[in-house]
Amino acid sequence: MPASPIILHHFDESPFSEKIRLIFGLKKLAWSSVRISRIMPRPDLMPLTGGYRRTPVLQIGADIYCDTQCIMRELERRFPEPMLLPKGYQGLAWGSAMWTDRSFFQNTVNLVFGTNADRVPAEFIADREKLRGAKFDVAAMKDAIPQMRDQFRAHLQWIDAQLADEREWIAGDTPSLCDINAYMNLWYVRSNLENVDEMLGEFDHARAWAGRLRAVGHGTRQEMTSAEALEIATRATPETVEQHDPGDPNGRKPGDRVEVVPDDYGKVRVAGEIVALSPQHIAIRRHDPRAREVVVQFPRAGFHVFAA
Ligand SMILES: N[C@@H](CCC(=O)N[C@@H](CS)C(=O)NCC(=O)O)C(=O)O
Repeated sequence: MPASPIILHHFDESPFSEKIRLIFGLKKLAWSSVRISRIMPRPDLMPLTGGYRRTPVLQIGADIYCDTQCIMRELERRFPEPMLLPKGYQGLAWGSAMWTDRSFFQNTVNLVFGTNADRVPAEFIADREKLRGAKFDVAAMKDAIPQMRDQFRAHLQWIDAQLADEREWIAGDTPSLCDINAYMNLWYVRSNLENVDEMLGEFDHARAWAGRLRAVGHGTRQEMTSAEALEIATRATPETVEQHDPGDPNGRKPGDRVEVVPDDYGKVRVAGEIVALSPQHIAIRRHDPRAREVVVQFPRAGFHVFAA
């Protein structure tokens, strides 16, 4: 089978990557999987992203998409069937990530690492301290387990309440980004904690819903090496087309040199020249000695843009 041009740089334990793998499942896509290490360095990926160091990253030829928000947007654009933006709830479906990926996920991650505090390798802690720019304090996380359990339960109860009228999916009859975003947290605890059935015990609707999502699968996956993926980028030409945003509040436009950086953690600035921008995305052209010319895209919400 020839390799799919849809390349996901990810690691199997990554909950954010699971969102994208599930979208491949829902859209029945074939994709190429590049397994990256859980910690830096990632020498064949950095030439593509320009230093962005979070997981996952989507690559199609010489076009690189950073952050699940941006990856979802591009997959929705290229493969609109089935649509994952529920009718009447499109804005909320996108906005749901700000709940699921930030406050919900921060609780989930603290619960997981607090519970497994004695088994976290020192190299992993050192890597994540660099990523966060703050101490990755597994002892404090362990102390906070009771509070994190309360938080997790409260978030979970919202999902259960949303499903209480016996609907199958959060926004109605079909799965959407709302489901994928929220489910990531359940998938992550199930992959790392032993007492998940107990945690889900009182939430019949959420438990059944999580089972439905688990059954979706990941589409058709084929492994590819990071060197092959890099080679594909060097041979391709970026396809992102120029796009102006007349409403840009700072007057930014194609041709401007900028730096783009996440506003929460992994704050590595990626520099390039704007190719396209809108209220929800920014694409910048970069030249790299190994990757050659690439266009790297980021979301706007949750990312800051500075004049370079
Ligand atoms: N907002 C990002 C968050 C991604 C994220 O934090 N991913 C975790 C792994 S699941 C990560 O980057 N960890 C550090 C790393 O892989 O270097 C997204 O939606 O893609």
